[in-house]
Amino acid sequence: MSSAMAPNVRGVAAPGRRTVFGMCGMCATRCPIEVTVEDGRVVWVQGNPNDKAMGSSLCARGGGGIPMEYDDERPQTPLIRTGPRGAGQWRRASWDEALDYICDKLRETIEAYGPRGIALSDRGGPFADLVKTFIQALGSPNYGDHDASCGRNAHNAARSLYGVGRAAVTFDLKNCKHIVLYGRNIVESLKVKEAKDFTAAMAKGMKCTYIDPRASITACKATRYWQARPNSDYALNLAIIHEVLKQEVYDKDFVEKFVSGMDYLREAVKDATPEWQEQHTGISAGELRAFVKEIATDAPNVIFHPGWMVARHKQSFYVSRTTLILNALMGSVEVKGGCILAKTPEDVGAKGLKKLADRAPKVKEPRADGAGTKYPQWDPAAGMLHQLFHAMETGDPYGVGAYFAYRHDPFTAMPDRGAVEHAFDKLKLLVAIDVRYSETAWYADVILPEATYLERANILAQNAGPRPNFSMRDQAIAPRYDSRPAWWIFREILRRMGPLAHAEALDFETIEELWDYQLEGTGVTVAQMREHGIVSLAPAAVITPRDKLKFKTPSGKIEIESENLKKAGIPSLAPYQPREALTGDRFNLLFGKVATLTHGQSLNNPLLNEFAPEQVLWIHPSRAKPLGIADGDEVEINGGGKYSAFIKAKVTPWIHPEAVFMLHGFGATIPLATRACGVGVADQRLQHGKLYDFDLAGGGNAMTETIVTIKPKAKGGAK
Ligand SMILES: Nc1nc2c(c(=O)[nH]1)N[C@H]1C(S)=C(S)[C@@H](COP(=O)(O)OP(=O)(O)OC[C@H]3O[C@@H](n4cnc5c(=O)[nH]c(N)nc54)[C@H](O)[C@@H]3O)O[C@H]1N2
Ligand SMILES: Nc1nc2c(c(=O)[nH]1)N[C@H]1C(S)=C(S)[C@@H](COP(=O)(O)OP(=O)(O)OC[C@H]3O[C@@H](n4cnc5c(=O)[nH]c(N)nc54)[C@H](O)[C@@H]3O)O[C@H]1N2
Ligand code: SF4
Ligand SMILES: [Mo]
Repeated sequence: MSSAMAPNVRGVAAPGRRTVFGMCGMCATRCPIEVTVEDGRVVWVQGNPNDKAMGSSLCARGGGGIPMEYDDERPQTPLIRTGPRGAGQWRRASWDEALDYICDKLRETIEAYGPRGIALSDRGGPFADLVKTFIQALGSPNYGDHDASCGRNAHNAARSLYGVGRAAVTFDLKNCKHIVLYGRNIVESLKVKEAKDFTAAMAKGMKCTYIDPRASITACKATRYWQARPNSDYALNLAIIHEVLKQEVYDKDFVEKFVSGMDYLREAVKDATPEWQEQHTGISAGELRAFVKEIATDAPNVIFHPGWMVARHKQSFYVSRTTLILNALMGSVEVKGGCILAKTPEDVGAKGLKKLADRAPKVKEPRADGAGTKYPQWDPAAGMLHQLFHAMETGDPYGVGAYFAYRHDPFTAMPDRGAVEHAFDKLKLLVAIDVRYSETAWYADVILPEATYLERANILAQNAGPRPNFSMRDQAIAPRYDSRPAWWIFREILRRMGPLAHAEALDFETIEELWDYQLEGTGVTVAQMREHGIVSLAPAAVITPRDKLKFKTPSGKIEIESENLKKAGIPSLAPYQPREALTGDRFNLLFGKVATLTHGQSLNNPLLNEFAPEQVLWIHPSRAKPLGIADGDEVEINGGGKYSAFIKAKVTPWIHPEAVFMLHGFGATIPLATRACGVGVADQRLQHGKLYDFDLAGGGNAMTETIVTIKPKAKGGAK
């Protein structure tokens, strides 16, 4: 364990010790936390006990917060590039100097392309009001989030059916009798509350059907595991629906009242028999029939989890859609033990936070990525990042000259780094605002070090949910280096832009002043927020009674055939696209996460690095043997002939024969991050050609369609 780790001193009253409520920053779940500070040092972090579902729990990564804080391997002042992009030549700069540099380049950009030539992407989530306001105050529509390579397909699928996004469909695992997970690796790719609810429900007898071409830890906990062919879940779902309709085990009353498009559905699944799907998925027709009987017995306390990406291929939108349709057929929408739609403060009779974005004039320009215009099927609120990069690269529909990557590392998060580089090379200005040297930061013109989540306060967060709340991240300690909180950074840039920006939008002297603005009219005070860290706006989870249930779709019903999709020329349920059989040395490259690491950001963490597993390549024995590959052998993996690397083979029957699997988040290249640099292989670099290969309906990158070739490492071959 790192010497930077503080001992467990929580709970012992001592002079000079205090606790502060915050939100964990070790992944984007942002669990509520309580931080104990002694003599200006963080000595303990645990879950905020005021959040009942969370209790004092943290995950391993949350436990890596203190080592992150006391690690010196992070940018300590603003840095301005002195050599070519990516060469790692920097000079330290004062904040004045760095911000002036940025503003000069922003002016150049505005001169060349207008204000719409400025763009920013971030990690989405409850603080997005700040960055949206920043971009809007500069006069640009080009705010985007990370989601094109995360859950966009599931998000746009939920919008088309239920009229709300992915995050507004929540799951009552505690009261559920049977959950169906499509590659949703709920105990490893985890959120603390959800993982706790899942394990508690399993202990109480919940069944879990888990579908994944490889057996993750969730597969080991499941009551049924189906090793489906990669990217074939849509065929499976069409057949499940076929069988549900045939066995007439759907909730006729719910469907009649709340669902439209049943004839369209019957037509779409008419030939999708259990036998038909078997040839595509490898799942036996008999097992599928038995499953349908079982799930119908447990309905409506069943959840078909629409996943986060399921997986990431050109039909994953339809996987999510059919999954959400199955919930509707089971009548498990807006019931205990099923899917509960998130409530806003207004839905529960409270007043929401005042929006910062209301302080800047609306921007009327179309987005550069075409979300909501050229691609009406995509939610314009957060755009589609690959199409922003496309605009950067081509100038179509217009040029983009300045780009902020804020709490976002596109070189790691987006497929095909080479293609992203091409887009970035067209920029006049690339700024990374981060707490570490991300791969993107290393390529940037300016790195602005944000104060860490323990060293800063954020704007208040409003969280919709069955029980909506406001939550706070307060500052626990002073920044250890010359870093600043985001609200200060964005305010300062706007101020410096003079008449070219609406600086008044973020013109607050202190964070308390900003919080006061947000809380105006809500009846909640900053003092209350500080006392609890989280303030619930309803006494308990709110389930809308059936006689009041209405969906936010054009028809007010769950739209199996969506009016909006029809207008956009997108079929609501397309025919299943059969998958090519992969043989010889060709495999689908699958990837995923491990419980102790967050994406590419934590391999350099002094503590988490010690818990990081060795990155290996899962490969099935029936495919390894003919290639001359034995367990533990080094193999060469090649993506599109453009990038190849060496990795150790793990020969195991727990991966589908047509796929190989590796962990994401390895293969970092930054010499100043010594624990991660050069360790393992970057799966995103193997995803050659996938930046602009996406699901037209949902928008997400088709990353799990990556085909790699594998061969044994030549004896005495070069590394
Ligand atoms: N520890 C940890 N937890 C995290 C994160 C983290 O970085 N670390 N990140 C968070 C984030 S941002 C997210 S989006 C979630 C992601 O949560 P998940 O979506 O559950 O996470 P992944 O690890 O990406 O899981 C992908 C799984 O999908 C499987 N898979 C691949 N192709 C297919 C397919 O065609 N069909 C099916 N059914 N399965 C397939 C893979 O084999 C893999 O096991 O995790 C969150 N939680
Ligand atoms: N090949 C492949 N690609 C993937 C995935 C995969 O499994 N395989 N997973 C996908 C998924 S699900 C997602 S969500 C994305 C995630 O992609 P990203 O959103 O880019 O990843 P994160 O690791 O969450 O964090 C992004 C950056 O935020 C920085 N950061 C952390 N805390 C702070 C902070 O307090 N302030 C600031 N300013 N910066 C901070 C981190 O250091 C990191 O550089 O990647 C996606 N891309
Ligand atoms: S899931 Fe873990 S790392 Fe993520 S916010 Fe919660 S405690 Fe932190
Ligand atoms: Mo994600």
